[in-house]
Amino acid sequence: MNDFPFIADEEIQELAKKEAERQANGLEMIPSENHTSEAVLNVLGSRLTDKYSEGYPGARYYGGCEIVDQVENIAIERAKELFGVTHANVQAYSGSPANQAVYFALLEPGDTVLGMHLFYGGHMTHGLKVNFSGTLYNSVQYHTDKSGFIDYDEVAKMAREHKPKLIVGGYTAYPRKVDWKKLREIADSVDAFLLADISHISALVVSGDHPSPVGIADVVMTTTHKGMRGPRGALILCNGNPSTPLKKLEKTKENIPSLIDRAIIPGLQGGPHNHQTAGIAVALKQALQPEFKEYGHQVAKNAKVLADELMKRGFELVTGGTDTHLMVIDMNNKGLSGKEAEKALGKAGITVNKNTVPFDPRSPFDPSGIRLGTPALTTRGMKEKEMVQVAAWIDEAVQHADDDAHLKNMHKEITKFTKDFPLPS
Ligand code: DSN
Repeated sequence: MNDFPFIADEEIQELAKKEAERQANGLEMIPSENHTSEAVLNVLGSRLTDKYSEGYPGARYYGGCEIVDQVENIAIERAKELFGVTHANVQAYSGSPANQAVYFALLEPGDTVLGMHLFYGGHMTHGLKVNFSGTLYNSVQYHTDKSGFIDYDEVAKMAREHKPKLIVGGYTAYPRKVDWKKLREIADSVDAFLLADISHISALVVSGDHPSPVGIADVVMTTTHKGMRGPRGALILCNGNPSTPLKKLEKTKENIPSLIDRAIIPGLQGGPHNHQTAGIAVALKQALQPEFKEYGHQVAKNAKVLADELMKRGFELVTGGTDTHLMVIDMNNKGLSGKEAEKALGKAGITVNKNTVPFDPRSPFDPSGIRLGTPALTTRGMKEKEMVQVAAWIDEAVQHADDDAHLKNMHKEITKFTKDFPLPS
């Protein structure tokens, strides 16, 4: 036995335990968060984390990869089956690196990208000026209309004017269905690639509650830790087959699978995180079960009930509702900023995040809205009945935003309620 002091770190162990308790004792309603299974957690904490394996299965730069090759191949095959594509890259460390890889694969620095602005529901990597996507590329940003809906005519007009090489669809705070075919038509009209970032809606795509962009977009990217309930990570999906390794590649549609693989490694990343790949494989196995479709349906049903209940209580939802897993609420008529609402709800044990609303007059650091969703509560087994209760609690916390004692009592009540809805085990 090695006498190196592999001591346990009780301080960190305790904090991990406290975080588990915080999650269990409250309502996690940030729509990009979820609770992963013990099966996923087990492989995340396995010896797979020790292994280097730059390259792809069967073509690695290191020895000893026989087992991690099998893990990665299983993850790839499951991703292909689940989403109905012929090529899947499972190595991106998370969503932002995955989008970076897509840009690196398809574009040259300085090329024009047309994506939704962060403050209207896009993501930083969709062209925000302070992000790599807005500094290395010529980013042009579209907005929603005043009600919060995508204005496809405006997107088409901007595409004609700016001739982007890549159009990005898929959003982080957009509560409505995306018309992938319209985005495809716009992309084709200017000969642009179309990237569908379905990180937020991939579970709904799997369950059929949101149209799939597969076969429409050139590249589909999803993170694996939101609706998919896997570890942090991402899938980059496309159709076609990779070509021979050393051939020089033009940035054409038929070369997309190879361009993506080469953008990940050697383009941007080193060794894949094999424990993470294993966790993705486990989550994909779960997502391939019929029950996962039921989960997706329930997420959408829960969001609809929650949205309707909140609107009955006078909450103003951007676009007047939702047909996804999330909603954005303008808090102005309730006399609170998004930050104040986030804080009050947090004290009651309801975790949401402050969020801009379309054409927000306030700063993004203290915006007008909050964003919340149902994926994590649905994982815990909550259904329509519980959503009615959750809406009542949200209303109550907002009405008592200045009353710490009341919010503390609410937290106790909510903690009691959560005992019937344990985290997955
Ligand atoms: N940070 C994620 C979200 O909250 O939507 C997007 O990557």
